[in-house]
Amino acid sequence: RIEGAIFDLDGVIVDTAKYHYSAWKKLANMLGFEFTEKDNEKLKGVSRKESLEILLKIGGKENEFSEAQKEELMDIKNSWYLEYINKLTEDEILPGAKELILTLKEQGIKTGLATASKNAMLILERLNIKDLFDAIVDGTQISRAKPDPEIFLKCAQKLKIDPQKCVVFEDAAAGIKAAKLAGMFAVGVGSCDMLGEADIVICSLDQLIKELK
Ligand code: B16
Ligand code: MG
Repeated sequence: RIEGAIFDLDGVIVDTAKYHYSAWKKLANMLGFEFTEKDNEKLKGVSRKESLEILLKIGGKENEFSEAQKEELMDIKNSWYLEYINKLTEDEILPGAKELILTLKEQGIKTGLATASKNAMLILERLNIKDLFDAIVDGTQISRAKPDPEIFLKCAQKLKIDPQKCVVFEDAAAGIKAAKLAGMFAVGVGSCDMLGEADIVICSLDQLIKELK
């Protein structure tokens, strides 16, 4: 029996992917190359550092910067991203997300949030949904990024629930892989071709909540 439900943030609870994309695109353009929406798929669920490495590779600039310069590039991207996040409102919570979490809680299921983002606390505050979660693990609390299972195992531990009794909702291939490696049931939120390793794939949380009714 499922006792815990663990949610990813970006792409599952809120569509911040478009803001990450705009900020990364601006950085690519600043460095003199293009960065498409398709390229951006490779960055979903991936840590900030790894995202930068992938982006530089796309631009053929993977060997051009020192570690200190890379830190600067990440800071620039994050400051652009934060301009969007500071304007985020509750209307941007994805359809069905809040309702599903509340429904699960009513049924006695514990809820967790497991996100690679180091901006998660700010996002949760802007959306006013911090209290919906019994446990939160964000990018500041982990040493190994998804697809490593660390983030989900840590969340299950905080919830005091056996990983096998947890279900994960994820929009990124790296996150699905991490959930499976943690021994959890993985629900892909998005398109089937990208989330092939998931146990099941749903179009959106809204679709799921409608089916539950
Ligand atoms: P930040 P998630 C991930 O969040 C995003 O999907 C990914 O695109 C981003 O690079 C990563 O967080 C780090 O975010 O730059 O805010 O620390 O999907 O795991 O909730
Ligand atoms: Mg995500």
